[in-house]
Amino acid sequence: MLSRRLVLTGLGATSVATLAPGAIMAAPIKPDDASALIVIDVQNCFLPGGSLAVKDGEQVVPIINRIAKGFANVVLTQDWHTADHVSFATSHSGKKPFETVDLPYGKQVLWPDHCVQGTEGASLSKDLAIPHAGLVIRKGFNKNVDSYSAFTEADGKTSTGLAAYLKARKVKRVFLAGLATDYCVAWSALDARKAGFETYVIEDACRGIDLQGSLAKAWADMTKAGVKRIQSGDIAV
Ligand code: VGL
Ligand code: ZN
Repeated sequence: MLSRRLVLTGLGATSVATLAPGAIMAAPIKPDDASALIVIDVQNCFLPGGSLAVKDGEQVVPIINRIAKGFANVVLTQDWHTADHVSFATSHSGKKPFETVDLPYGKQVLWPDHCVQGTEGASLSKDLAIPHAGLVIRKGFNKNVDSYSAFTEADGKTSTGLAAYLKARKVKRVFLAGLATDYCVAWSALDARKAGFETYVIEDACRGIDLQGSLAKAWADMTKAGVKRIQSGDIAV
């Protein structure tokens, strides 16, 4: 049998370096007119120095900027809360951030105040460079209902209108990136599946919060729902 090294000699140096032992090189995914990139919540509050900073969150920005060039359809989302939002610990006396409360629509994690409408913390990162994005959609603006998902509020029924927008634009495949993997990205991906889209989450273009195993659970839920887990290098730009 030929040694692996020998077999690979004909490939370029980069191919050899990125090929895991035993891996079969998959064909790159080429975004087409029926593909949309959805960039979730790349906002100052979730970046270093922000009130709900996601560890290494800034690392997704150059990756997202690079892949966005390959997409004709890009949607950006903004978490957009009232100052007295029900998801804030400060709205519940005696409660601290990262504790939970039971609300009419289910269990709600309580967060530090973040992404308050019109504040600098709620602004998209100034380092995002996607001038061709066609839609910025805000969510979580209803004081009494959170919305991790870009598609459906946490009551499980109020639509943001995003699915209808994408369908009107003949989008069939959505690719998700941004913050945070285990909250807004995962909930958006699960709802994208429910709305009938072929759904990809670009793992290295996301970072998670990971509260009590939430990151592993999010990936398990997404995999079960048929969400495809890919890396930015799998996309042809
Ligand atoms: C998010 C917690 C609270 C997110 C938003 O963007 O993942 N997480 N609000
Ligand atoms: Zn929020």
